[in-house]
Amino acid sequence: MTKVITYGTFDLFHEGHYRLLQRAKELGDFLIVGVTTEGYDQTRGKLNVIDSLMTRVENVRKTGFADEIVIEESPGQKFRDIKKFNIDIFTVGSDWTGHFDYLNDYCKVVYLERTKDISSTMLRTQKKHIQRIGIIGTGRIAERFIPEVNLVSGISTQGVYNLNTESSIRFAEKWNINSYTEIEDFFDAVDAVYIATPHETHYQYIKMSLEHGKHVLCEKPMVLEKKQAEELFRYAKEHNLVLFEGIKTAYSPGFSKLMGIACSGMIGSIRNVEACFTKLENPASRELTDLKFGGSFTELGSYTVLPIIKIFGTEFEDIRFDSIKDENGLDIFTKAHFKYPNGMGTATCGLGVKSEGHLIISGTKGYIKVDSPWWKTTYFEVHYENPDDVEKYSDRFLGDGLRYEINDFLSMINGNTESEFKLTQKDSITLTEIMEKFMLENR
Ligand code: C2G
Repeated sequence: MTKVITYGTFDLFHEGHYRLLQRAKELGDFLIVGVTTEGYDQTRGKLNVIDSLMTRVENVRKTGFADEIVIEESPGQKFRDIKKFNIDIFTVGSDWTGHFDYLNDYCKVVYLERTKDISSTMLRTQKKHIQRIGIIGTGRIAERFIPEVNLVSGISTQGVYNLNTESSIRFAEKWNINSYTEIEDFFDAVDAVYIATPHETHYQYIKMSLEHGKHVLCEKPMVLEKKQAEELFRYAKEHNLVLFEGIKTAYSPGFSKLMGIACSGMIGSIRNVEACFTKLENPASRELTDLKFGGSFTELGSYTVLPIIKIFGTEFEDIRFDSIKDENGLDIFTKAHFKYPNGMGTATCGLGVKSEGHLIISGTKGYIKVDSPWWKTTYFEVHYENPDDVEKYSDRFLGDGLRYEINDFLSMINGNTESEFKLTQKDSITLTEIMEKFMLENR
C-alpha cells in the first residue's frame, strides 16, 4: 500500500486546494492530510487566515479524498509524521518547489503543479473574497513577490505581463503562473495589479490598471511628479479603487512598533532623525547606468525619507540635497536635509558608497538606535543619559517582508481602512514631491 501525505492551511477552500487533494489521492492508496493550526501558521508567518481550524478540517473532509486528517502544529512535524505513519510520498503544490527537498531522505517528494486559474465564477458563487493579482514586470523584486503572496491567505498570483514576451514566458514558467502577451487579456484575468517595472513606467501602468477597474499596489517610488500622484489618487478614490505605494518598511510590524515607541514621549520631544541606507550596486545595473531615472536617491530615498515624514509630518520648512556624483553625473551618494520648526532630519542614500545602515531618533530625554538593516526593522534600543539605562525591543520581519504590505493592501481592498495611517496618500504625495524636486535639481 502506498501512503501519501500532504499539508496545508486550506483557508477559503478553493479549486486549487480541491485539485491538489484529488491528485495527491491519485498518487497512492491512502491519503493523510495535515491541516495547520492558527498557532503554527503564526509561527511560519502566514497572514490573514480567515476560517477556523474546524471549518478548514471540515472542508478537507467534505472532498472525500482524505483517508485521515491530522493537525499540523509545529515545525519539524512533517519529518515526524513521515516516520510515524510510514509515509511513501510527501506531496505539495509546485509553489513550494525545492522547499521540501530535504524530505527526500525519508520518502519520495512530489511537487504537483499548482492551479493557475481560480475561476471568478466559483469564487462568486461561494462568496469567497480571493483577489487574483497580476504582476507587471519580471525583475528581481517581482521574483520576491510571489513567494510572499503565497503566505497571505485570500490572494492568489494569477499571472504576469511584460512588454518583453520572452521574459514574461520565462518568468511564468518558473513560477507556474499564466503569462499574457496582450495587456487586455491580462486585465481581464485579474482583480488587482502589482507594478514592479522601472520607475518611469509606473505612471502609465497605474493609470491603465485603474482605468480597467483594478486595484493597484505599485513599487516605490510610485511616480516621479506630484501632479501625477494627485491625479492617480483622485481617480482611484472616484472609482472606489485602492492605490497603494509598496514601501515594505512602512507596513512591517517592527517599524510600526518603532513609530509607536518613538512618538510615545519616552524619549521626550523628537528633535532629530538620521536614516541611512546604502547598497553597493553592480556598475552595470540599471540603477547606475540609467542617467535619467537611476541613482541613489530615486532608488533608496523612499526608505530613508519615510521615518522623517512619519515622525515630523509632511510640512517641512525646507529641504536641501547634497550629492556626490560619478563621472556621468549620476548621484552615487546623496543626503537630503530636512528642516522643521522644531526638528531636523537627514536621509542618506548610497549606491556607490558604503556606510552603516543606521536609524537614530534623538529626543529631549533620550534616543532610539535601530539596528541595521533598520528598513527591515527587527531590533531597536532606547537609550538615556545613563548608559546603563537601556530598553530593548524586537519584532519579526519574515522572509522578504513583502507579505505585510500585501496583507494591508488586501485588507484595504476588503474595505478595512485600519492600516491606512501606516503610509497615507499625503505621505506618498509628499514623497513624490521630494523625488520631483531632487530630479529637477539634479537631472
Ligand atoms: N495550492 C495549489 N494551487 C493553488 C493554491 C494552493 O495547488 N492555486 C496547493 C498548495 O501548494 C498546497 C495546498 O494547495 O499544497 C494548500 O495550500 P495552502 O492552504 O495555501 O497551504 P500552504 O500555505 O501552501 O501550506 O505546512 C503547510 C504546507 O507547507 C503548505
